[in-house]
Amino acid sequence: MRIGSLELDGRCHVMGILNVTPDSFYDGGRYGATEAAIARGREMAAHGADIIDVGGESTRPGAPSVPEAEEHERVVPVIAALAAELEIPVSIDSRKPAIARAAVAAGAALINDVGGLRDPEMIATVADLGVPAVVMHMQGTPETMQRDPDYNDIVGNVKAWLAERVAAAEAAGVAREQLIVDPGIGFGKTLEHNLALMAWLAEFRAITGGVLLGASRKSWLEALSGAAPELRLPGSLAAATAGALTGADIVRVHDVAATRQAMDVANALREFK
Ligand code: HH2
Repeated sequence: MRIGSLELDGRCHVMGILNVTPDSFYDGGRYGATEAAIARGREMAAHGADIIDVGGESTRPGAPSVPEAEEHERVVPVIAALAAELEIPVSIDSRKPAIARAAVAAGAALINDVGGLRDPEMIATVADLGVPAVVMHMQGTPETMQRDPDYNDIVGNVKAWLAERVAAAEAAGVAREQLIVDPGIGFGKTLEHNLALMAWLAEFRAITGGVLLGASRKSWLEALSGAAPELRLPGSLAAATAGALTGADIVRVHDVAATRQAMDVANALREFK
């Protein structure tokens, strides 16, 4: 699969997170201003990012939805500037079809839908625009998802859910090879659920062949280490490396330079066999 100039070629690629928000759980408020966000995008590219994921709405547990006009104002100027300037592709992290459409018009090469293509209008948008998309699993919505998440077979349930969303997209004219699946670490999951999804990540390759893992600095790392968000880089690198060695094509991370080095090592190991 190709995302703009990036070919998913069997190595694990680094997606740098750029949250143009006041309230994201780790970097909220740091890159809320357009110029600061553009500068951060440039910095992540210089640090070796393969792709930059721009978001304007926090999806941390309990987060409220952001009005469309505000989300548009946050992300579109940043995407337009970075897509025009950088050689690496830019993606849009949004659950809203109109934002995805505006982002692609501004130069985004990938739609990252944490809503998992549950919205038929998002499926129609992806089909119409012909760009690749990430289909992420979430139980409920960010406002409700951590209220007693429940599965009878976490890996089987998430796999079946993703396969169903992919089938729905295919039925609407989206090519399966254009879709990347993501088990949605932290989105309506307990620690045990997250660990199971990480341990059996390779299972998800069977759905479309493309897998994304987003584990960076999330709270399950605190459950294992006691570390606050600003001290979770070591755990995040362990998670990204584990993901790279069990089949992730892309890891979505806050710390590009450190993860770049970890992925260079993991990819060398992956290719050595
Ligand atoms: N996680 C977050 C946001 N978008 N997209 C995908 N595909 N996978 C993920 O795991 C994922 C995602 C949450 O992380 P972050 O953007 O750092 O925080 P916030 O939602 O508070 O902005």
